[in-house]
Amino acid sequence: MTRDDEPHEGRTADFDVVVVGAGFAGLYALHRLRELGLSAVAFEAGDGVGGTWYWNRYPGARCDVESIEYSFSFSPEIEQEWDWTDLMPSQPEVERYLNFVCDRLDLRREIRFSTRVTRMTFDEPRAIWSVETDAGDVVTAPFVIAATGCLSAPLEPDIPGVSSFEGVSLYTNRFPKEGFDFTGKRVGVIGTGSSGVQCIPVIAEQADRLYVFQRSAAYTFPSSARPLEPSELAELKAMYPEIRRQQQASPAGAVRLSAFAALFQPSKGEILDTPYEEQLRVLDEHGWLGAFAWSDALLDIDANRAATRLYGEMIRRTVHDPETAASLVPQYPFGCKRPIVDVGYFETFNRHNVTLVDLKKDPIDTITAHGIRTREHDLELDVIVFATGFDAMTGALTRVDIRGRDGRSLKDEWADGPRAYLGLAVAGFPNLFTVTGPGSPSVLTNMVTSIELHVDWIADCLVYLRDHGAHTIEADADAQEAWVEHGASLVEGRIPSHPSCNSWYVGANIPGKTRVYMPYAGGHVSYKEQCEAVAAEGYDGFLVG
Ligand code: NA7
Repeated sequence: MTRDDEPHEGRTADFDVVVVGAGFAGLYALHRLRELGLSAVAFEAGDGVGGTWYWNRYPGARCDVESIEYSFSFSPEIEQEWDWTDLMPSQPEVERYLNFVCDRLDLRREIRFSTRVTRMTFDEPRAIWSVETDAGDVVTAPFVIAATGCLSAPLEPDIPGVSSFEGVSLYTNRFPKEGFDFTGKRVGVIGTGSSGVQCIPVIAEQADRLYVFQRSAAYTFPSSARPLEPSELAELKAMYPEIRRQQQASPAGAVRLSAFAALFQPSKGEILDTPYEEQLRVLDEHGWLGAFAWSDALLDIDANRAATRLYGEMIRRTVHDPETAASLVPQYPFGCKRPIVDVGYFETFNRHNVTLVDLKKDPIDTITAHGIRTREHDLELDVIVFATGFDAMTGALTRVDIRGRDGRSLKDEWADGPRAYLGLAVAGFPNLFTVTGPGSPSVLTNMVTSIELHVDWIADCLVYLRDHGAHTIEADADAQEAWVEHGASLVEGRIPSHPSCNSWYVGANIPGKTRVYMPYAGGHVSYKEQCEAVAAEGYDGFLVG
């Protein structure tokens, strides 16, 4: 099925495949498609490649997976040609790496930059997708690969008065390319997820005054980020085959999780059976991670609370002001949200120019022309940094007007929570593949490992269709329901679905979003086996036409 062929009776198309997005997933998809001799075009909203690593260029942005694993495994040449400088790569380094890969594979000519896909319509009689963009493109292709990312639809904060601020408004999820000098400025940061926690210590060093507006406290751990020694890098490069093998055997798709190493060490026993003095001794020995080094901490809510109390002890030891320290202790269970890695986050609250505003006690009334008014304070600001997160997992897809069979809208289909088979395909939307879509391990794993698995699976599927003279593939509705139920059963009664756990994994950060746990919690290894079995059985659970 090349561009010149007619893959379906009476069907002509501009390309074999349209790829949406040019981050890790889009770039790898373009590469695989070219290898298969398929024609493709990618649309990318940014004016450069990188996706998440293009947009989230706020100060302090850094990956929490080691660079040696947060990288493509498909090319031994690229593995050897690229030199990582840091153990945990910073945003600029990941962006440089993806530009290197893009040029090394000569992918840029297939990407239309600064172009956002707005609408995709499946023409049933011709079995062709028509894809429209905000630049006026209308292109057709039998297949679409949505490489749209899990955290790429910015959440616009619904804070009263947000548009009335006359100072500078900055967003971590689309930070200015030229950077921003906070020197001498009075700054407010709203949000204390990964982005807030990473940028706050850096901004604090520059700003005249910094107010941190916290709605939910964060579980964060000291980062093990450091430069890689050249000899160390050479050693790691020589070990790539073994590292990749281990990654594939790991439920997280990553093994060298140095930041969380203590969490994976043999447990210190059950916290509920351990006297507090002994718990404190473990804390003295293991530091921050010692708080959760207990076998029951992630299984039992009371044990989890006891571990959080221990974590709070570490905060009290670090943060001098007792009231600030108390506000910084999370109120929700550990394991509900992705733990963060930081560089000097809690220490930042000991600086004379930094103030924590605990929104649970003193909520924001409104943003004014000159700053932020809370119930108790009127704070004048020059800059507000919004680190308020994303419409995660589904937002990048539901913000595009996607129409499948009978004009059905994906947004409507997912109004009560996303339903997808293997997180790869949606019933009623033939020939549309969703890379790391809802219902796949995605954000619970090393994203690069999950992306490679999906893109390879899709590429194999396209070959299968070509070899079998088939033109359409679509998730079967019953198989999809069974998969959704299986996914839900994995978290039922567990910490991530506890009522007090308001994470973006369940869409709780978006007012009105149906509460459904969206990623697949079964781990990379089991998930991969299931994907492979589906393919081996002639795409079991799919309708191939
Ligand atoms: P997150 O993790 O969703 O964090 C967003 C933060 O912003 C979080 O603390 C939110 O509080 C807070 N927030 C959101 N809206 C508001 C309003 N209206 N008022 C006050 N505070 C608000 O996004 P990040 O960008 O930090 O990180 C995303 C992921 O990237 C991260 O999980 C890693 O996987 C990498 P909340 O917790 O909802 O109470």
